[in-house]
Amino acid sequence: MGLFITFEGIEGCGKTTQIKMVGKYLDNRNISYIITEEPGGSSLGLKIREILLNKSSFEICAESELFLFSAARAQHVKEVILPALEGGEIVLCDRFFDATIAYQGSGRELDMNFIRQINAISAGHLKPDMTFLFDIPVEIGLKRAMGRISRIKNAPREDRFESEKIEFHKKVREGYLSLAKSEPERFRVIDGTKDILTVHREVCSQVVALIDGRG
Ligand code: Z5A
Repeated sequence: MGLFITFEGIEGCGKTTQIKMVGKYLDNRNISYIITEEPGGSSLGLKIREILLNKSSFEICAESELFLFSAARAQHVKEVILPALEGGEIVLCDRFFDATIAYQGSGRELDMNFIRQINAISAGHLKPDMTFLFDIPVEIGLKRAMGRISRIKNAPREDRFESEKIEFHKKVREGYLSLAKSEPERFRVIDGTKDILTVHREVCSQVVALIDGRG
């Protein structure tokens, strides 16, 4: 069995930047891995991603949102993550079920017990071996995300989540921090306000420790 490592945090926390840098680090050491993301990661997941993230002319209530993220995850786990892990690969995943607890649970205030049950089913009871939480103040994260959008030519404007009120993102951040507190053996909380290279070094030292620990 391979290793399953997930990258989490609020919008603009730097997790996508870091996941790519870990990929390059593993490339340089000829260690085999895949990078994948949620929502997305499979053909069905990409279609669901389009529905979930684009601002559209129709409503998506919190419950529908939960089921759509979960449907994407079930397919992603069966089609991509499990086969890779069974093949002994390292799977680096940009968001996984902790995002559902933080966004749909803490952010949208849906019932946590229900979300945990749905999470267990959609993930096929799979749990990450290690989860990085890149923690930053909401104001910094949103500023970074908006800066990135404005630099991409013809990029779509802010998506459904980016256009949420600042209070929503604050609840999500708190949700992530309390999750990390409740599972300190799985979570590595990283100060995402540090510069990119410093964060990268911290992340890599944890990844190496995990790989070495596997033997
Ligand atoms: N969602 C959900 O509600 N429920 C679920 O179950 C799941 C997801 C799975 C996915 O959006 C949305 O789905 C997400 C939660 C919800 N919405 N929100 N908010 P996405 O995949 O399109 O985007 P994202 O996951 O939010 O992240 P992102 O936009 O890819 O950003 P990021 O990964 O956090 O950051 P980044 O792209 O690496 O960096 C952002 C910018 O900051 C960029 O210009 C970097 O160069 C810069 N950066 C990065 N690190 C640093 C440091 N250390 N210093 C300074 N600048 C930095």
